[in-house]
Amino acid sequence: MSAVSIRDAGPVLAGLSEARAATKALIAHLRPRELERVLSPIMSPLVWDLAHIAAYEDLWLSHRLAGLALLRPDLAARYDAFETPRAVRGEIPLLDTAEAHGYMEAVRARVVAALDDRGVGDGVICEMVIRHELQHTETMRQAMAIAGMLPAGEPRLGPMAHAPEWITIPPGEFEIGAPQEGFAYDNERPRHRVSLGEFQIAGRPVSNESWMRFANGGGYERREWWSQAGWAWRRDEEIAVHPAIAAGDTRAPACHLSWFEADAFARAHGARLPSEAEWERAATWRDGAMRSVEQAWEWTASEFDGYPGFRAYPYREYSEVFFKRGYRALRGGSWATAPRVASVTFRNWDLPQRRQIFAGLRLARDAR
Ligand code: AVJ
Ligand code: FE
Repeated sequence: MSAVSIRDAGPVLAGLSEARAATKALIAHLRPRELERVLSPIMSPLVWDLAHIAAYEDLWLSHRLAGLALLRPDLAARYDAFETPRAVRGEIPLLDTAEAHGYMEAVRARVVAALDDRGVGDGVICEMVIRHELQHTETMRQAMAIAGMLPAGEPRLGPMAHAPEWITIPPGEFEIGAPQEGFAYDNERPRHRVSLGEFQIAGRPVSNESWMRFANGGGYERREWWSQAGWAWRRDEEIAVHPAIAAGDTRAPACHLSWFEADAFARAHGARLPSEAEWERAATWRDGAMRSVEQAWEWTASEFDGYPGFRAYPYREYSEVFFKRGYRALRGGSWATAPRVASVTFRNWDLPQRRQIFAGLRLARDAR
């Protein structure tokens, strides 16, 4: 990594405060009882996210960057996402709301002093910590959406802008991934050339109205539209249309779709999901007809994996441990994604059966 050392901590401290203000605003309307409750078996109690944000900041900024001892070594394992997976977070003793707030503040005070004193290194680890907190505000919103606890005015899903039905992208080579300079997650590198045939991609994501037409037209009953794994999931879990789609604005993008459903919809329409490469190519295509960040993440056909020559940085558990484990890649961003996080090369991922994520789809097909 680069040898530059930035003395002026100002911009980093501003970023950290903005992320913290976003976290606090998100939960301002909730009582301790709501923050401490398990809202869903697949999500953490919100108070776990709060202390986890602090533990991550303590590990990366106080300890690894500034060389201080951890403030609370006794909490490190409990608030490490890997050592304490979501499923057990409701069953172990956690800091209560006041203690979690106290921990966040104590870590932050030490970090501000240390960065002021020593500078921010090359700034990369600091940016990672800022984006980590922002990413957790989206994760927390997923749990809050399940429990009907989102703040007033959310979710922010509304009518989509007009767009052409199909955009044709000619065959050719392009560079996928983040450039060498600037912040990016390890999984966005190395940037490399990819060659694609001609394809078409929809000008905008699938709407609630289209989704309801699919559902009312037998979408959840027609076996031939589903993959084998998707059909088994639909049958075993007795899956029907997500209530948020049935109740949503007909002109808004469909949101809370699993990959299995997105895949079935595409097949039913004689289309398919775009690969990640097709999606990124279309989003960076010079005619700019496709906007990259819409209101919902977009499932892609691609399994989440490392790019050729991938090197984990700064830790394997950010993305490498998820490679080739059946996770599907999502692109774009949602109404809940901080602009600082969403970039055209950013890669998100989740399991194909998950519906808590704010995700929909955009169709693609071979050129005709
Ligand atoms: C990139 C959203 C899949 O939530 O697992 C948060 C982000 N990584 N803390 C996740 C993340 C570590 C990550 N996603
Ligand atoms: Fe995290």
